[in-house]
Amino acid sequence: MHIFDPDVNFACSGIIAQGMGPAVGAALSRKMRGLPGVAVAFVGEGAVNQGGWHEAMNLAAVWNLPFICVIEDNAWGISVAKETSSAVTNNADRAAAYGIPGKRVEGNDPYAIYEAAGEAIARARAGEGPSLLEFETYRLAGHFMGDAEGYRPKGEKDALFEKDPIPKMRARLLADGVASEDELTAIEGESAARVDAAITFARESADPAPEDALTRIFAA
Ligand SMILES: Cc1ncc(C[n+]2csc(CCOP(=O)(O)OP(=O)(O)O)c2C)c(N)n1
Ligand SMILES: [Mg+2]
Repeated sequence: MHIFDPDVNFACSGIIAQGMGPAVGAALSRKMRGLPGVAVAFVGEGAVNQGGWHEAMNLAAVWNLPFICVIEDNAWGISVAKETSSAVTNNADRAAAYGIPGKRVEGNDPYAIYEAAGEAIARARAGEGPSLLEFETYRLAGHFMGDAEGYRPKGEKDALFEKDPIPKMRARLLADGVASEDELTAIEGESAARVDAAITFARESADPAPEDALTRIFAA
């Protein structure tokens, strides 16, 4: 969960909405140093009621930063249904509070996501400031392995499996002749092998020493 890869400028935290501040900070750093680049923070629909989320959105807008916040609305935050935690159905409407563009997009359609992301990235690159995107999808699995999902109305998700974007995209790539069955199977195999190798690496690596918690915190 606390994964980090400086080679691709990626960081992740187990604390909800925690990534907003560092992402806005990264955008500010780029702007101050005159460097290209767009910072993107991904959060769940359950994260948008955290105080830090609003503070980060506000500063990104006030400072006109190359920043995009992507909200993945999967209808659930662990066992809390969206409508019981937010009075707003369309989180993209919240963009008005910061004077920036906001868009709610069909989150199970990679082409729609590509298009909306492209617009927001072009805007950020042109120095026109941040955008808010909400991708509407649905959480088909439990929140964690072994989640009995007793909080979810029975049958709620049954009809939603047909919207699962991964098999849908696979079928579309085949239908459009973009890739063959063999090519897709090979890509799936390579992806599974990369995940297996990462798990093996993690399992076989030594635990960090306790004193390592005090190092590299403020490293450049
Ligand atoms: C500040 C904070 N409060 C509570 C939690 C416990 N927690 C872990 S996941 C989660 C729900 C997140 O829901 P959402 O933002 O919709 O993301 P999703 O898991 O659906 O992608 C909560 C409350 C946490 N990690 N951090
Ligand atoms: Mg959620």
